[in-house]
Amino acid sequence: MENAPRTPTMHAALWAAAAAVAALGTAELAAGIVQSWRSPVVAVAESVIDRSPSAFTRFGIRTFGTNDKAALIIGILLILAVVAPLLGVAARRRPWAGVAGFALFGVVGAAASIDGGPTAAAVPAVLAALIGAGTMLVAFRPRSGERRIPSDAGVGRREMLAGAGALTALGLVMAAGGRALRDRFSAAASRAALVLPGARRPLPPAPAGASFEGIAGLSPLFTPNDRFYRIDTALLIPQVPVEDWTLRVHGMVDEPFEIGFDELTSLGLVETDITLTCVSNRLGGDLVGNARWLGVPLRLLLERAGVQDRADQIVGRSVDGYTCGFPVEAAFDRDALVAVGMNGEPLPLQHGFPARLVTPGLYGYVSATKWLSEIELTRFDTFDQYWVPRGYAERAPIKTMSRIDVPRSGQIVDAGDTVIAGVAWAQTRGISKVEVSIDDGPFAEAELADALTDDTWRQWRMPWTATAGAHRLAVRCTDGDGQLQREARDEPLPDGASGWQSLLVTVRESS
Ligand SMILES: Nc1nc2c(c(=O)[nH]1)N[C@H]1C(S)=C(S)[C@@H](COP(=O)(O)O)O[C@H]1N2
Ligand SMILES: [Mo]
Repeated sequence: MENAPRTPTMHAALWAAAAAVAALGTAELAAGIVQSWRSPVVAVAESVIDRSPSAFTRFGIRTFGTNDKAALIIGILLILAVVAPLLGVAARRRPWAGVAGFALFGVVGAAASIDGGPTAAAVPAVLAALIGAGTMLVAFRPRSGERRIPSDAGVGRREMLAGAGALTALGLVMAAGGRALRDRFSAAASRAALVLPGARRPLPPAPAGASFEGIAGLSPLFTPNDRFYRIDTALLIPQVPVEDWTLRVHGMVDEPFEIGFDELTSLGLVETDITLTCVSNRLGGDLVGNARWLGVPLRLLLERAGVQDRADQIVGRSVDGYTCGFPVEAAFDRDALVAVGMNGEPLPLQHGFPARLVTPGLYGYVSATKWLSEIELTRFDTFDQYWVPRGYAERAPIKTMSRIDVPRSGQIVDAGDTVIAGVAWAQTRGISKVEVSIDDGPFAEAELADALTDDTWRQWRMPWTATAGAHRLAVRCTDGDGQLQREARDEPLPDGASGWQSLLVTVRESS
């Protein structure tokens, strides 16, 4: 019974890898057919994001920046690319190892796919496990001590290679087909067709004095939508056509209600300029952007619902389950919005189309739910929003911060007259002063552009006659209440970075 030569290791490994590609291709194809059926790879990656300790997430964001999601998917595929061939090698001696391995992948994928949602979400994972296990059985079937493929004639080995190639190709075609099919669920067409009503209270264009002209590298007063930072836990951008969207306002209110998109926008839109900031932004970082938002004042919705006295937290829930939470007062003491427009367009898909929260003065994670589906009135002592169990603060007002945009850290600058410039923000309080220090010298006051509002960042600049050599530049600011920016350096966790940014530049003799 040991006469039949064992499948060569390489062939076995390739066959199992091909089985994995075919299995995943099947899953991707299935996920393209029914919207609620989930891709197991995406589901596992989202589980990793949701479950991983925040240190891991921060490492991901720090190392891969906004490519952290692609890096996670690639990481999962790399693990499969190592484990699947090993299953093939193991199956040479123990044919059931291949079946068991794919069954285990299936269980993990199915569990991640369901994760509190509908059981049907696991259909692609189950199909993938069946295809993977079945493919393994074809090659490594325990059959009265013999293996069917390969025969010792070598033909079987060639068949095995050809078969692996064909399975791989088929898997890739299915995956591509699944992706193409998934485009049917895109909300892009809904966004393209949407014409938003104008603001009942339109804002005048920003005054010329609010922007310095001609400083290359200085952040523009308004961040263009395609350059606006994006931070969220979603691997696939939730696709929510306006036709399907509703907003439910409920919880500790007298009159819960649910409204559609047209009804929302007919309540009367206002325009508000607000600078959004991420709690993960590091000193000198760019997870901050300013936009002119169009939306419905949150207070209108809450007045209609009638907030009960005991409620102290407004929770914004997304179609993807994400939640933010912030004090009830913030809906009434500032211009918090359910926003539908951003810089003159409907919200971009990745910034929360068709509707999101925007709240001045609070970090995005507590106050800016994208793809908004519910506003629930709760209490801080009974409900924790998404990031709270993951170590972030329950309440998170934005810390006063200033940033040097030009010159950049490490930049080589020509000697002579130049300019140091950047932005500073302390939403709801405004900025009253920005100061710059050169080579650890005394802080000198920079020139401020006109303030747009206290809820937006403010440009600053300082002329500088640069002399050859290495120079250290530092910046600090003072908010509208006269409070100096905190000098001590805090990490972003748990409630936002602090510290005075400083950087080194090299000035070279201009020729
Ligand atoms: N649904 C959802 N909304 C979300 C998040 C998220 O992960 N999911 N992240 C929040 C965080 S941490 C920030 S900083 C802002 C960022 O908004 P932007 O991507 O439009 O810049 O969105 C907030 N809204
Ligand atoms: Mo954030």
